[in-house]
Amino acid sequence: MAVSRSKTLAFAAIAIAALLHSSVAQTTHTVGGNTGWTIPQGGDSVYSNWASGNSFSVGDILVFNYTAGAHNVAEVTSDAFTACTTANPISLDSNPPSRITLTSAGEHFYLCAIPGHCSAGQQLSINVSGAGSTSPSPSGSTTPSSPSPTAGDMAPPSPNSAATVGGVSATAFLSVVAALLL
Ligand SMILES: [Cu+2]
Repeated sequence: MAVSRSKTLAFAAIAIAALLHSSVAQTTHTVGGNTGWTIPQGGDSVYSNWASGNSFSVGDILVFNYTAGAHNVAEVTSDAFTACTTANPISLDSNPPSRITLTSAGEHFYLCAIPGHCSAGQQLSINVSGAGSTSPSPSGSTTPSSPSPTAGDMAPPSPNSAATVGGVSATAFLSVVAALLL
């Protein structure tokens, strides 16, 4: 009896985790597509063109594909990006494929910290919008109440708003499980 109950609880936990997970949209972006993360033949326009062909949202994942030891991925400030400065990066990863989850809205800057690579075009800047599944910007006329959002400074829309649907389902599911157990 105790065994089956704990099995049921484990199943419930997995099911709830799956529900919550599936309710948050998440896109994986392979940086540079088939080119991967390298010194691009066409200069840095290769990555700016790639970025302009994608839309990035909080929760999305960047995947940088490259040969271990040949390159790395550093997230840097805007100033460091412009100057290709590799000292004191925000983060640095050298284990391909480097997977970076976008946890905040706004501009993000990446470059290869191996000397000479950034200035040769191995740099990427992207603009991340708030959580993907929320507020598909109403183009209608009936929303005078909401003040026009000041981009950047405000906290991004809480992911909880997207998770609420899953939360409700999870609550209903929990009560079913509780009924089974009692
Ligand atoms: Cu490199």
